Amino acid sequence: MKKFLYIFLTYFVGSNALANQPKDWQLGFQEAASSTMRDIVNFHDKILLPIIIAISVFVLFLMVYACIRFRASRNPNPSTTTHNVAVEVLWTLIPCLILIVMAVPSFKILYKQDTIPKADVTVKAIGYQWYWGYEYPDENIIFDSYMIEDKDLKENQPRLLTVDNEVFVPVNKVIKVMITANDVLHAWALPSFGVKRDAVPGRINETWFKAERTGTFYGQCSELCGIKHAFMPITVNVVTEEEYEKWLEDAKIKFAKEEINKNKKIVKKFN
Ligand SMILES: [Cu+2]
Repeated sequence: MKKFLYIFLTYFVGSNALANQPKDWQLGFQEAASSTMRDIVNFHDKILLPIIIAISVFVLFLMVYACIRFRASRNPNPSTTTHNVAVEVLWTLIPCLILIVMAVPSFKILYKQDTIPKADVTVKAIGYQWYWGYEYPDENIIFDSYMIEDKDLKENQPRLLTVDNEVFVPVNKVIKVMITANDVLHAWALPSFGVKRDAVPGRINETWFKAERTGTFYGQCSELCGIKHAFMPITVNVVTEEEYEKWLEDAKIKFAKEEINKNKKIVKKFN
């Protein structure tokens, strides 16, 4: 039994180690890559999960106990009691207290997510039907990021998560993300960073993350936005400072804002 439990646990816990993308049969969160996500995972594992399990076990016990103890054959004359002040006060107060206990760390994390430290890099993510557009306002970079179709995937590229133009950010730097949408509601979400913000047309939502390790991280649009909602993934490459500078150099040429806007105007003229 112990052995089985061990295999079961290592399968679900061990196989997720350092995963930056969802895994088959995954249970629980992706491995945290930012302090915010670590807080969220701790909050879930150490506070929420024990409370939920305790409540479920307690309710199950009450139900089983009532079914056996007060079954018709053992308890032929049921009690006609309808009120019990003490019990009613308790079952109102105790859940309130549990909620307060949960609210304190929860608000702490929300507040941390909402207070953006001084940003090293600012990225603007714009949701479109159905792809993400990105801008680096300080660098004059603008590009679109489309999902790669199954038939075009290369080896080790995850299905439905790989895009043509990835976002690049440096490791251990504060990345501020400004999120908006152009048509309908979308949401920019990256589980490993504990980031999820609605992309609302005509409004800018802000959030931030500080990636603690390099790698390719995957997320998806997380607000049902239409028929291809499932096909607008988010890919973020966290790289070293030097690699980021190098990417920036290339991107400034490849994705230069003025050039792209100029080309758009030319296309418009000819249409
Ligand atoms: Cu969307």
